[in-house]
Amino acid sequence: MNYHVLTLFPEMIEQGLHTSILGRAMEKGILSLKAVDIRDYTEDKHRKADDYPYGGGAGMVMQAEPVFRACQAVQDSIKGKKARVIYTTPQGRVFDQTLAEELSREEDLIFLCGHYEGIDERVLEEVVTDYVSIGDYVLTGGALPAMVMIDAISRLVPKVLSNEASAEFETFHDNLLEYPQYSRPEVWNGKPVPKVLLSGNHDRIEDWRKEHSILRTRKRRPDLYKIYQDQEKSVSEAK
Ligand code: 6GU
Repeated sequence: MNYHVLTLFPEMIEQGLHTSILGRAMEKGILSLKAVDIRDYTEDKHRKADDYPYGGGAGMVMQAEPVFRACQAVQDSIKGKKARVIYTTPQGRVFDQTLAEELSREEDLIFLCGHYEGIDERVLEEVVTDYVSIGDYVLTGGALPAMVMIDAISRLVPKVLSNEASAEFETFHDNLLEYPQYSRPEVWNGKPVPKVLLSGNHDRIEDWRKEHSILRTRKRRPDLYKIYQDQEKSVSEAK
């Protein structure tokens, strides 16, 4: 997977994503990341990439031409078919695990990060394929959302996680939250680890974990629990 991030703050992207698991996957060549400074594509000698909004109003708008040229340069550098261009915006489809899985199957992804009051609509119409938000709250810019999405997508790319199974049986598998986890010591703060987990009986442990995934989802995420129930119903009806 090759990520290309178009932004006015390339150092934020570079610094944020080269650590830990993703850093290791980049060293191994499983992932690559290029942060592209949109200012490098300005024609203006002051490298100005934004201007006042037509019609007035607060803040500045990123101009169309530098964004267009930066995006063209990246598309031209990619061999094969044109890459999807994801514009990070609170006005987009809300990012979730299903979209992360879909995007993890792409060879290249371009993230276009808006800053300030956004980007001139005309260039968005020309280059963007996907409008994606990370949730219903407002951030100062698109760099953090791009990093969040890159993290979630990357761990689904084959070989990024050392333990292949660990991306499979976890939160959101089957629309359930993950079961509670425990490690040593066996008693902490007067609280013992649930006995069944010490039993060595893997069938019983699996049953316990499934049960607690369901209980936890019902309590903490009734919205997900409903999806899980509907899904179970349609599975049993199909039989
Ligand atoms: Cl994707 N971008 C920005 N700028 N703000 C957001 C967002 C994205 N998702 C939620 N708030």
